Amino acid sequence: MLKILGRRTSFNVMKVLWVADELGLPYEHDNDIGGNYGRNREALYLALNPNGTVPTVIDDDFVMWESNSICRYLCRKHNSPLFPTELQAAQRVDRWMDWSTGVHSPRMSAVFPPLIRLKPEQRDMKAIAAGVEAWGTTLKIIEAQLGRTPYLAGDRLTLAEVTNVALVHRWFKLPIERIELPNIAAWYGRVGQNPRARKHCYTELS
Ligand SMILES: N[C@@H](CCC(=O)N[C@@H](CS)C(=O)NCC(=O)O)C(=O)O
Repeated sequence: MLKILGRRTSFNVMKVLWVADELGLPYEHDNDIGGNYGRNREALYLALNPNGTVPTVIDDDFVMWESNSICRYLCRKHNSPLFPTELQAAQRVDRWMDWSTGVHSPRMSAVFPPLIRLKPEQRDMKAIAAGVEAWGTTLKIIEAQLGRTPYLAGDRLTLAEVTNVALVHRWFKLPIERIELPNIAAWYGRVGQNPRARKHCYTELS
C-alpha cells in the first residue's frame, strides 16, 4: 500500500495525490505533517526525508521524496500516459516539470506565502507587487505555448499539467491585479473538468 505523507495544502503534495487518484491507486494519506502541523523536523521524519519537506511517499518499503520524481515513478510503474515513454514526448513533459520547479514555483512563492500566510502588517506590499509582475511575465511563456497546443506538452493532459496547474490556480484565486492571459484561463478551465484535478488542486487557498 502506498503511503503519502504531507499536508494537502502543499502544492507538491497536491501533485502526488492527484496522480495517485488518476491512476486509481489505493493509498493512506497522513495529512498532518508540515506547515502548522510540524512533525517534518522530527528525527523519525528526517530519517525518511533528510530535507524535512513534504511530500514523502512510501511504496511498500521504498521511500521517495521530490514530488516530480515521485509522479514520474508512479506513472512509469503503472504505465500511465500521463508520462509518455517515447523519448521526445517524455522530454516535452519533463521540461514543463523542471520549469515548474525551477521557474514557475519561485515566482509564485514571492506572492502566495506573504499574501496568504503572513499578517497584513508583516507584508512588504512593494515586493509583492514586483512579484506579481514577475509572475505575470513568466506566465506569458505558458500563454504562448497554449496558443499552439491545448495542453502544455501537446494534445492531452500529462504531468506537465499536474505540476503547473495548482500554481496557476493560486494566480487566479489570489487578491492581485492580474494581466489578461486568455489561453491560460481556457486551459485552467479545461484541466479543471478533471474531477481529480479539481479535488486536489482547485481548493481554498490556505
Ligand atoms: N522540490 C521539493 C519541494 C518540497 C517542498 O519544499 N515542500 C514544501 C511545501 S510546498 C515544504 O515541505 N515546506 C515545509 C513545510 O510544509 O513545513 C518537492 O517537489 O517535493
